[in-house]
Amino acid sequence: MIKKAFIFDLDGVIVDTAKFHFIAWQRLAASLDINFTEVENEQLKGVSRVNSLKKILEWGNKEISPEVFQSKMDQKNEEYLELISTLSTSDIMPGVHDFLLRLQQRQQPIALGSASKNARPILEKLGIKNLFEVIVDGTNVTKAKPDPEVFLNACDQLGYDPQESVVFEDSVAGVQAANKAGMISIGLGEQEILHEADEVFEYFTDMPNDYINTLLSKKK
Ligand code: B16
Ligand code: MG
Repeated sequence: MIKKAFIFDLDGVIVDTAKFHFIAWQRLAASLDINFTEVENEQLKGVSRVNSLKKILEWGNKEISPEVFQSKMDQKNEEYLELISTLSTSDIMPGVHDFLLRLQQRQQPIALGSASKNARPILEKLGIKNLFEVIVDGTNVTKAKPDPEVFLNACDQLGYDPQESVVFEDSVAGVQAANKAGMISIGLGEQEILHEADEVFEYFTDMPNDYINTLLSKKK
């Protein structure tokens, strides 16, 4: 039986937390008198918390002390945790749960490859943590996307080569990371934004019925 390592990003692929990251960053930017719109936010998707704050400060041409930097990061995370406090199974993006279950039925290995340090509690809230054989998140990596470390770590733990791995991503940085690693990259979102991906769908529900077979025989 052909097998591949199926690696899923979390925010924006499995659950629509991207909008909550945006709200929390926008509030934080406002507290620093920095204007922050959805256009800039696109560049923060898949980017670690610390690098996101660095970028926002760069855009606003602001410098803050290391102590204030730390407290701003904490403040952003508190706001974010408050916003996601009511997450549940009903917040899983359309078609994802079914896709994961079909992979599991076919005994295909599944991993998470996320930049978020909140990934594990979020998967628990969604009730799908047990579907992931391997979880690599922001607490396990040193290099942020577009560096491929998070995905290479995941396929390595599953015992697969990068060429036998498929990555599902909603961010430009994440698609670039998968491509750099030589993995098949499937974008979830807008074609114009994710044009570097091997294929793009708005949602999992837009994939053809036998898409798992297509992916299993797909070459980079
Ligand atoms: P946290 P992903 C990323 O998750 C988000 O896309 C990005 O917006 C966020 O800043 C980053 O996680 C860090 O998240 O603050 O929860 O540690 O898309 O790689 O699953
Ligand atoms: Mg994402």
